This record gives sequence, structure tokens and C-alpha cells, in this order.
Amino acid sequence: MKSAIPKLLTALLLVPMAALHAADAPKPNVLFIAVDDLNDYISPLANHPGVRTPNLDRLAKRSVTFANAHCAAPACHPSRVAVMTGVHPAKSEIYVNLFGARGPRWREESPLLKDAVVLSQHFRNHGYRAVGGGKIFHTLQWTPGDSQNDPAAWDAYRGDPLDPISKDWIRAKFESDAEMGLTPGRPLGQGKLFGAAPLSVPDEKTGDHMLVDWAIGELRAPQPKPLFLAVGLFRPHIPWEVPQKWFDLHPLAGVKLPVVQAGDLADAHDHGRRGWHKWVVENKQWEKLMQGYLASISYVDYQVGRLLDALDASPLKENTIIVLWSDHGFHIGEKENWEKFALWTQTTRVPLFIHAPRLSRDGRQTRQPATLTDLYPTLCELAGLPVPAQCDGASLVPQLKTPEAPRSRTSLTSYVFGREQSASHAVSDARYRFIRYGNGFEELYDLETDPDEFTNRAADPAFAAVKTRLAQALPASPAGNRGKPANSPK
Ligand SMILES: [Ca+2]
Repeated sequence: MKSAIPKLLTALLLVPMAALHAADAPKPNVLFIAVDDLNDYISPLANHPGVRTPNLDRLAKRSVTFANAHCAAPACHPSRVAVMTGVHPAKSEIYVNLFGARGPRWREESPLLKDAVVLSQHFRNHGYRAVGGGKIFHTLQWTPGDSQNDPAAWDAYRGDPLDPISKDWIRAKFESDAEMGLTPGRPLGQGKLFGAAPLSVPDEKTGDHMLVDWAIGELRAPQPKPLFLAVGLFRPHIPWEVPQKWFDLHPLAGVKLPVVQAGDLADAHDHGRRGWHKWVVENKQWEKLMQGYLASISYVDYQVGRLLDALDASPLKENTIIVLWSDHGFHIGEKENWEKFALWTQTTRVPLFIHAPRLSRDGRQTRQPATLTDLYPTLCELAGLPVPAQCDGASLVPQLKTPEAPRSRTSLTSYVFGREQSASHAVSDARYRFIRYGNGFEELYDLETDPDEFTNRAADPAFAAVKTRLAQALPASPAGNRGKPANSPK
């Protein structure tokens, strides 16, 4: 009895102290991982037979997997600008890749983005140190100096912020297509950017490995401020060139190809890229290219694992938000398409994992629809930051707490196809997908019974109510396309 009173007093004192601690708790760090052109051939999303990505499995166990997440646009440049500004292409009107920039020319490409606050800058404005490396904004391995990064949005950037990856990657040695007995007409030409081959160097000499080495150094460094660390991995973007050991994990004889259905495209919009598939099939390159893509996925999965290891070995481990996203999906021959630039799920579905310390229901997966423009407001809410007025996504925090909590909004992916003036838009709810193209053509798919989107139900009266409901989620006044600004100094 004698000792009970001090214990009671201590307990009473601890309650307000605990509440005070919560208000004063240190801001969570953010590990923001972008992966280029990574589709759903990863074990947490399981859209490839026998696929195994052990490090993305590790991440899935410690985060919420958004299994129905979509890019805002199915191309690198517009998708990344949308993520980093929170402004959807349906508003900014930046729908397609625009090359030849040196700096954030997107501020001139869209008047709406002129003064947009980049995500990393927003965190800086609220006491964070924001550092980045690799491909966050659009750039390519083979276009040195062509970058849409905004150097002013970072405290520091690895290497040249306007040429962040080209110096890091060596090319494989090739025989020409003629020497190989392949017909002329390889997509993207004789440089074999659209090709697969092992590199004769160890991992340590490859671009993403060196980038992760840098990121590990950042995680180990003393942190005077909360850290926003952005790591932009470039593989599995073409060319599919990674060290031999990653190819060895996927022997050519065992490579599986995606399911295709004869006549599938008879009821579908013409994506305009069937020439790529024709060349691949005629030259019996499909398995070889699939092997290169899978090898590149295994390589990048390993790099994600190195990042997780470094985080876990650092003092930041317990208080770091982890986000991993890809800028769009990818076709390896599905619907006779290669790469992206379409609006089917294979193109727009992206890996998206979010871990929030002490908040996310880790290990769970949700089919609630998400768009990558939701990331900006999500990270703001998790870090206790205001959401800038420019953002038009919605926070995913409700789904981090309760993964199947219904979302009232659909996903939205927008694009302008080469031969059309008006924008095309695609929306998904937890089950259905509806696309209205710029030429007026419509597609509707029931992903529960038809996950490969073989049967277009848009004209089927049995689905009329679904179509009407999803059509209401399309942008009210679809904007057109914006091209390169005239006379830009960038
Ligand atoms: Ca079809």
C-alpha cells in the first residue's frame, strides 16, 4: 500500500507527458523510391507465372500494397510531373513525353504549373532536408543533359541534377541485327535501346547500384533535420542490360510469355504500336526480351533490398515513411503492345507500397483505387504538413489505416494518342475499368472476371449502369494537349 501512491502519481503524470510527446514527436523521415517502368510482374502483384521478387515481398510485409494503383499518365514525363506537383495531367494538360529540356520546362509547358511547389520543396519549406538522386523527373540513359528535374527543389542532388543518370550506365557490346540475321525494322533502330543483353561488369559498376551506394551514405549520415530522401532507380527501363547473374535467374528455356487472345484487338482502340510486336514475333525475340525485362526486375529488386537493409541499420529505422512507386506499367506483348503509351491496366497499373510508422496496416493489400497524384497529399498528412492548393489528389491515409475502407473516387489516367487531338481518360473502381478515348471510342472491362481485358463490355446493355456510373468520374471538360513552349531557355 505504501508504494501504491507514488506509482499512481507517476501514472497520472505520464499521461499528459505522453500526450505532449505525441505533439512534439519528431517528424517522420521519408524514403521515397521511384522505379522506372516497373509493371506488375512482381511477386506482391503476381501478374507473371513464378515471378519472385524477394525484396519487394519484404517491403509488402512492412507496408500496405495498393494493388489497384494507377499512374496519372502512361509516360515518364507527364507521370512524374504529376507525382511531384500533385497536379493531374487532366488539369496541367501535360499528357505526353516532351524531350530536349534542360531544367523544369514543365513550368512553361503548363501555365498551371508555373508556380507549383515541388513535393521535395514543400518538405523543405517545413523543416526537412530534401535530397535526391537518379531519375525522379524525366531523363534517359541515352539523352545526356535532357532532364526535367528542378534543381532548386532540393538541398542536394547526386551528381549533375540536370544529367542525373547517363554517366552511370555503360552499354553492352552488340552484334548488329544484320549479323544476327534479324530483319530490319527493330523499334528504336540499330542502337539496340530496345534490346536485352548481359553487361560484363559487376553490379558495383552499374548505375542503380552506384545510386543506392550514394543513398546508403545519406541514410548513414548524421541528420540535423528530418530527411526526405528520393531515390530514382532507372531499371527495368530499356535497354535491358544488367550483369549476367540476373539473366541466369531467368533461363531462356523457362521464360513464360503473357497470355494473348486471337482477335483481342477487334473490339479495342488501336494503340498504334503493333509494328513493334510484329518485328518481335517475326524475329523470335519475344522470350529474349522477356528474359531481359525479368532480369532487370530482379536486379532492381536487389537494389530495393539494399535500401531497406541500410534503412534498418540506421537510426532512422523506426521513424521513416517508405513509399515505392513506378511511373507506369509495362507491356511485354500484351495486346500486341510493348512499353507503355496506352490506357489498359497493363499500362497504367503500378506497384505502390506505403509504410507509415505506427499507422499503416502492414502486410495488407487493398483493391481500393488509387492514382499517383494521391501521393503528395498522403505524404503531407503523414508528416503533418498542409496540402498545397495545387494538389488535386486525395490522401490515402484512410486506406493505410483500414486497407479496404471504400474510396468514393476512382483512379484517373489520362493520355493523348498520337493521331488524336483530344485527351483520352481511363478510370477504375475496385472492380471495373472504363476508358473513353479522344476519338469517342469506349471500352469497359470487368476486371474480376476478365483481368486481361479481353472483352470490351462498353456496348453490352448488362453493363450500362456501370458505364454510366464510371463515366461520371471522367473529367468534365477534357483538355487538349500542350506541346513544347516556344522560345524556352530550357
Ligand atoms: Ca478484346
